[in-house]
Amino acid sequence: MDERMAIITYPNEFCKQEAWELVQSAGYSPIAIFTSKKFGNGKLGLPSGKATSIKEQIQQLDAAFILVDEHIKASQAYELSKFFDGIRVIDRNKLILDIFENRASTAEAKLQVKLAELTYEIPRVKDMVRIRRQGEQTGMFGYGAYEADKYVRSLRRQMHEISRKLDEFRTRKEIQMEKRQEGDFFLVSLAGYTGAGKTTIFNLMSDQEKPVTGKYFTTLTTTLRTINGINGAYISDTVGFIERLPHYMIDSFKSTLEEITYSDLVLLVTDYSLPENEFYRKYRASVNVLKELGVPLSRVTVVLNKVDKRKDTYKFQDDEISSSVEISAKNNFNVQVLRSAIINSMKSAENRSL
Ligand SMILES: Nc1nc2c(ncn2[C@@H]2O[C@H](COP(=O)(O)OP(=O)(O)OP(=O)(O)O)[C@@H](O)[C@H]2O)c(=O)[nH]1
Ligand SMILES: [Mg+2]
Repeated sequence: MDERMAIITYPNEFCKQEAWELVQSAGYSPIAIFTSKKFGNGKLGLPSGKATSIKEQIQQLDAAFILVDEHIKASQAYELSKFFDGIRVIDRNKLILDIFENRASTAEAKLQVKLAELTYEIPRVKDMVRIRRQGEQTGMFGYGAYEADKYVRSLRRQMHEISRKLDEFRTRKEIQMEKRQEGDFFLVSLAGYTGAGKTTIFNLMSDQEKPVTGKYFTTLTTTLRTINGINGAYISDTVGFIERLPHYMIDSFKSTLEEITYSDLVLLVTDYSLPENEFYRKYRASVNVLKELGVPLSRVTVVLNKVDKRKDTYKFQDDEISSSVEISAKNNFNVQVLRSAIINSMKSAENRSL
């Protein structure tokens, strides 16, 4: 694809860098970053003075797309696109959905992405109908109220059907889980921010060669393998987290993420080579997802990965999760200590069940 995309995000380094990498992960070429402190209000979803100053600069850039790195309404994306002389406007949720759609390879992942897309689409159709009622000709969005109702109803029906199919996957997984709990089965899952190194650790522990690319959301489906050298222990690699992930996406991926909930031990993988602020920002976002999924934090060990690249010397500290291990998955540094942590956790689980 490689199409030129300009970015509008919040004025801080974290958001700028993350948006840049998201755009690349979706297969576009990021060409410039503009910033705005506010998003979501008014006709354009941006302060109008801001939009005007961006318009002046964007004309020389030959951009085919603009990413608005927040959630905006369909009507705002439409107005903004008109304002920028027809450049296509995409919001953050749509970009993440595009990445997910490209990566989805299994039947379940495809259904999960489709469900998230439909959930995204319904309020947008309604919003465009509202605009049209105000007399605006909205091009491809030009549904009449009647067609729009029919369309929304058909989207709802599709959602219903997909949810039903996903429930079947879920039931199958629950049965598997129950069977496992009867036998010697210790489940370790890798959770954490996208790009933290989960798959690299998974490959190390299970002698697998799952793809690791350095792009966001390389992994979409969970894979379960035995951990080499530790009898009865299994490891599961899961989809990465990201900040400002809308709740409906977590919901759509519930059956995949639920594997984390069933785990005996959750390794919360973090990139410890990041500057302190960025590290904690991603760490907090990840802990919040775990809490939302109902994972008891007593089962969580923080893996402080990428120590080979560390420049800052801050020490990880959190009142809620005390257990942590520093490793470099890339250089195989301290991976033995991580293995010992898994073995110890297995032993205390055995003692609890005696
Ligand atoms: N320097 C360094 N890089 C690492 C280390 N571990 C992983 N990486 C790199 O970090 C990037 C992301 O690694 P992945 O294992 O794909 O990360 P992930 O958490 O599975 O990412 P998603 O699947 O997108 O959620 C890759 O470029 C890896 O080579 C490490 O210990 N040190
Ligand atoms: Mg991965």
